[in-house]
Amino acid sequence: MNNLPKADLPLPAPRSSQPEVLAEEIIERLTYRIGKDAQVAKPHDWLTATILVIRDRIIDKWMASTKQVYKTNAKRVYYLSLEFLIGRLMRDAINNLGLMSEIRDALTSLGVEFDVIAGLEPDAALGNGGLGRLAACFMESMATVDIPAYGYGIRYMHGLFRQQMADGWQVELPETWLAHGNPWEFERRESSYEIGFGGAVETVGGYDDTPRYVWKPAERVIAMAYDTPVVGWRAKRVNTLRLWTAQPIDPILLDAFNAGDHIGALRESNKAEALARVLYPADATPAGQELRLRQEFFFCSASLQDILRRHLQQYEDFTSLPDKVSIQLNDTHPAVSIAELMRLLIDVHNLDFEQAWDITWRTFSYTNHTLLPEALESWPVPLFERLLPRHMQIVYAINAKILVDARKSKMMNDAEIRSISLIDENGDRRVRMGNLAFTGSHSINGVSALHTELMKETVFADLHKLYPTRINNKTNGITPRRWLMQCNPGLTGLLRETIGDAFMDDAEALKALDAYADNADFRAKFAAIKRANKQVLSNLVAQRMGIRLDPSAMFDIQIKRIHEYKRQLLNIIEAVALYDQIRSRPELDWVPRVKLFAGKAAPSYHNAKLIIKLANDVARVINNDPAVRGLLKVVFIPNYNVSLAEIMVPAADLSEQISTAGMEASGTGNMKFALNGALTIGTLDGANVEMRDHVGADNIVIFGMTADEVARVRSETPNPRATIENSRELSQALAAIASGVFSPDDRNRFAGLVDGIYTHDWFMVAADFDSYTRAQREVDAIWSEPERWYSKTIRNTARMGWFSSDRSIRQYAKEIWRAG
Ligand code: B1H
Repeated sequence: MNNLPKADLPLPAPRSSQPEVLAEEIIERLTYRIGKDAQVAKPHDWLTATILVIRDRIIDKWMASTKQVYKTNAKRVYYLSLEFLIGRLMRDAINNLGLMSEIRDALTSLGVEFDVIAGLEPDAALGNGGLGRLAACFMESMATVDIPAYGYGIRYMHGLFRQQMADGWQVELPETWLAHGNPWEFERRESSYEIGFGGAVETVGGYDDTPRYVWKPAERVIAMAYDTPVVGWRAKRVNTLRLWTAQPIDPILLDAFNAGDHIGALRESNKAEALARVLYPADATPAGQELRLRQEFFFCSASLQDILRRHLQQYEDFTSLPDKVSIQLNDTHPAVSIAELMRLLIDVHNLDFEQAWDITWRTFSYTNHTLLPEALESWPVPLFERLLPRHMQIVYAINAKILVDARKSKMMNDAEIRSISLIDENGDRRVRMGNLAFTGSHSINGVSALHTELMKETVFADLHKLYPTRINNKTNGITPRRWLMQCNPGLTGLLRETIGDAFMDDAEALKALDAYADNADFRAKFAAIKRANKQVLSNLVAQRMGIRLDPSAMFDIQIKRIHEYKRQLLNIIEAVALYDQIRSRPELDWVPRVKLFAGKAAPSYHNAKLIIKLANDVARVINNDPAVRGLLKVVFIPNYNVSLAEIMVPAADLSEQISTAGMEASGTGNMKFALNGALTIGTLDGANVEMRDHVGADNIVIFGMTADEVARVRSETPNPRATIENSRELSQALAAIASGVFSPDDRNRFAGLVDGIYTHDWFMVAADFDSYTRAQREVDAIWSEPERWYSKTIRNTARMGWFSSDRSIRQYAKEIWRAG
């Protein structure tokens, strides 16, 4: 290599998108990158070759995007998240590049069917549920609305477990998404950083000078980057998802190896690699294990070192950091970043504490995703101190500053001071990550209007009093590219021919569809597309489960993580009650329904696993009872993931969004269904409240207690037994479940589940039951008048544009990041 400037060397000419050129290149990649000819190539090889060809088209744009940020000194946004539930990427990339028909034609000319190879792409499940999927939608929207952004996370070797059913019980199997390699990513060996753990803090100087601190970690690992390009709609911009993997500094300890200790020689390496081995499968409840805290610090430290390096490459010092960098914390999982940035600024870059603190809180912002008390992350002080001794000092220093300021303000009494402390002193002392994230950020946002108000009234009431301007709302959104255009090509085609293409660039232009809600001709076409989507789902259910569904029945769908607060149990009990009714009053005009469920339970969540078993037990009995005459079917589809959602969402007639009011921070599945023309049955919880405002109260079926009512009942002495005894339907359904009607092999299996409803009913299953069944019968009544049904569901599609994640991201950019 010489030292001549290389900056002016010309870039390769942009690649052609003619199908013939694409076909040639696919053969090129197959031959020279995979080493196979077309005769012996397996479908997987075609998939890899095709992805490599698409990737080249992305790279051209990627480099241009990166260069432009340097040239314009634009602000960069960093989205730190322990989860990115990205799913399959090929269709997304092709669609956003506008190359769908060209790639299809190219493959057809080679005798390869696009849909077959697309179905082989692994579903990257580097997330649990809504929080991880939101991060993925946001990455796509940040590229779409042209914001220079990086996602930072962990490149888990194993994503969320694969769910199998064994006699109706959930069994967890490892997920191996990297088994065939990952053609989307680029290994970046040059972007490697050292990450420390444990050890001690040494004090240097301090006699007549301010003391300096040096952290001497006992363990060190290397974080190495893998980059995946993220293409926005119409490929305006390409951003980077940078995921870290862990490597040992010394892969084998040669001393030990030579001395014959072969296992011991690998210990370091195993320990390092454990960091990026597996995603913790708990949704909405933190795992609390040491390895989890190590994962959090590992990816935060690597990301911050990377961010600071990039900043110094372009700017003189860190005084400009808050103007040129925004770091968004996706929940508290990356909150240790706040202490790590302080450490890097003070210990490595020699700023003083006050300067460092000013830069830090002006740079960070934090999104809260849940109010569940068991979900508020905190770490035992002894663990935190052992693993991160210097960060523990910094947390104490921040705490001292915050608490002294609070005292001085004269606004806080002792109890309030205790509640805003970064250290929980009740019982075993713990570091409160929520309070750290709050005090270290200039913006704290909730994810729906209701959730944000509840944040102010509950978990962050005292911090809100001290910092009344920091809490703000950013209602969640979903990307309409994946969740309408790709998953529902039939509806997309109908929309384009009816209202034109404007909605593809601005989802709110779907409003134009309102004018067609009462147009009989349009309604018939809309209904025909729904029916075709239901046929696709029916084929999948027939093929995977051997169950035949009738696509003319109402498809009633609840898909999401299994959680008591999400109340799949309420839905199942209603199915049991309906089953009783159909059998005892066979002469009535019952609306044929298929109740479909899918979702994973955290492996250690006993009741959630029991609920899955109950769904399967109830399904077996109902589906095999001739007295039901096919009027009701219950199906639990195993292994819910993004790809399955892409098939189920467009096939839904009815969307179940029935959480106990006040408990679902937002929900995003609710938005996907409504956008695709389903009617919602739901509580006034999370974003359902805003959905009602947008689609109109006539076009959504709301039932149940409000969040205020739930809070009031819980604070009084609830009497679920009396409620149950007042409802014949509910008593009978619960008695059937508790006595073993659905579990003849173990009659007591569900006694505990039912007992919880009788004794405390924390999730208001009994309290909301009558209201829910009434709402369901109202749904039946609407279904029985198809003109009414479709005019409502068409209005849902027409009015859901506001819930595009482009809108969410524009609000973040304008009101929090001041970027773009
Ligand atoms: C949401 C989580 C979550 N809220 C802890 N909280 C986790 C908490 O592994 N952990 O430790 C994992 C996930 N996830 C969800 O976020 C909310 O329940 C939804 O209501 C919301 O729509 C979604 C996105 O904001």
